[in-house]
Amino acid sequence: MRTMIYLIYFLLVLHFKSAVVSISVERDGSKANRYLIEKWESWFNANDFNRDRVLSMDDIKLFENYYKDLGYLSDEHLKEINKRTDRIWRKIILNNTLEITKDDFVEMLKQKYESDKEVFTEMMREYISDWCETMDLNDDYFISEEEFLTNVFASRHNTIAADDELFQAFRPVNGRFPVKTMINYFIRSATDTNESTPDVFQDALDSGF
Ligand SMILES: [Ca+2]
Ligand SMILES: [Ca+2]
Repeated sequence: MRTMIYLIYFLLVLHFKSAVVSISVERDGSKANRYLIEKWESWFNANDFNRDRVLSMDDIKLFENYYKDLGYLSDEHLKEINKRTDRIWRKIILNNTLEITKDDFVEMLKQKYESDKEVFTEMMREYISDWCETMDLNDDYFISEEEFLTNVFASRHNTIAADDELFQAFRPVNGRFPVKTMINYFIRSATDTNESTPDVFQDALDSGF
């Protein structure tokens, strides 16, 4: 009888412990909330450079042709930028498909985020670092206003006031800010579920960037 009571007691403790573990898994903050999903949707819209409601290689080709038409990058530099942008676009944005709709894009990010937030954040760091580094045309680890505007115009964002507001949000000193500042801002924006954290990227999109 005593053995039976111990056994029941043991099973109850075990059950209680597993309930606590499942509650703590629920609360580890790795669920994508509405706020984060809306940011990913805005990000999709901002990347749809040709406005045809899908993301494809056509969007990035528009971006690359803009740089080509500017004419001040050497063929070698241009080739290097295109190689990097094509690679990150195929891997991170298109998830190795030919084109992706907004619903599929959000679902793809949601699955990756919820299966492992740390792996997701590292993937974002790789994408965002590569993207921001391609903006630094003279390789001095700073983004000047000219480099910034060249990139946003190439991305078909040319609302001057909103572009300038976003540039100022990175707190430039003597007309430039470190590439690292932009990388850190964007990673936070792409991964943070807390609505009260300041988000310069989201503010810019809201003001028409
Ligand atoms: Ca498109
Ligand atoms: Ca630079």
